[in-house]
Amino acid sequence: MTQITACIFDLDGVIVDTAKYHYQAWHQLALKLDLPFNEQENEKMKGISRMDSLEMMLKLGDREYSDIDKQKYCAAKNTWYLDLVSDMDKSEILPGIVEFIDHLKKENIKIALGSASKNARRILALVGLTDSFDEIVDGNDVIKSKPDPEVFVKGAGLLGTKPQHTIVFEDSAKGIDAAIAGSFKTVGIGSPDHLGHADIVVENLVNTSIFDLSKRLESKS
Ligand code: B16
Ligand code: MG
Repeated sequence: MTQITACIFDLDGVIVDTAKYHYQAWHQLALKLDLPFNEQENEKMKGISRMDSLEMMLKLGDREYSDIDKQKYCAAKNTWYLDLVSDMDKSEILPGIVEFIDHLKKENIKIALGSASKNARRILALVGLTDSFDEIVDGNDVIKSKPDPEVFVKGAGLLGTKPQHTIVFEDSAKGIDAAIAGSFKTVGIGSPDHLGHADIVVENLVNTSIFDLSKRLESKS
């Protein structure tokens, strides 16, 4: 059986459903800029940094924007996003997460967060999960955005674990790309439609055991 020594979790869309708040905030900006933004476009932006997301969104129109304007739009989107998340509490932790983390701790599996978000620490504090992670790597700690594997490679380095023995849990196609590029084991959370390149895809982590996942990963290798 594949020996798993650590798990690295994405934040938005895996630990908490902040993906919907990112979408709402981007949508507000799209309305202001009169851009044809919808859920399909949003799906492609999941997992990538704020500025990379904006660049992708601006391509939906035909105007050029200055760097100063781009900074201003990112700041506006973040202000709306922070307003949307300000009342979050532990009721917004996604199903099965708390139980799965407890299970991993009992089995002495190390745990890290690997998020593109610069707001990750704030969100973890709001939902009371900061102390659940042995290490946290977020958008403030990396130079390259997913699909570059930097965020996960850094997390594994801090945990002292090898990618071949580490599972990355991701809800975005770009995040799975990043984990594959770093030679990690991958579990996609959500629909196989856009996560089909992950080793395993599950709907959520309800009633999940690390032993079952290891067995399923073994049959893939
Ligand atoms: P922020 P994750 C990502 O977080 C989100 O999926 C993505 O939609 C967002 O643009 C990115 O963080 C940057 O977030 O604006 O808060 O710095 O999925 O990698 O946890
Ligand atoms: Mg995500």
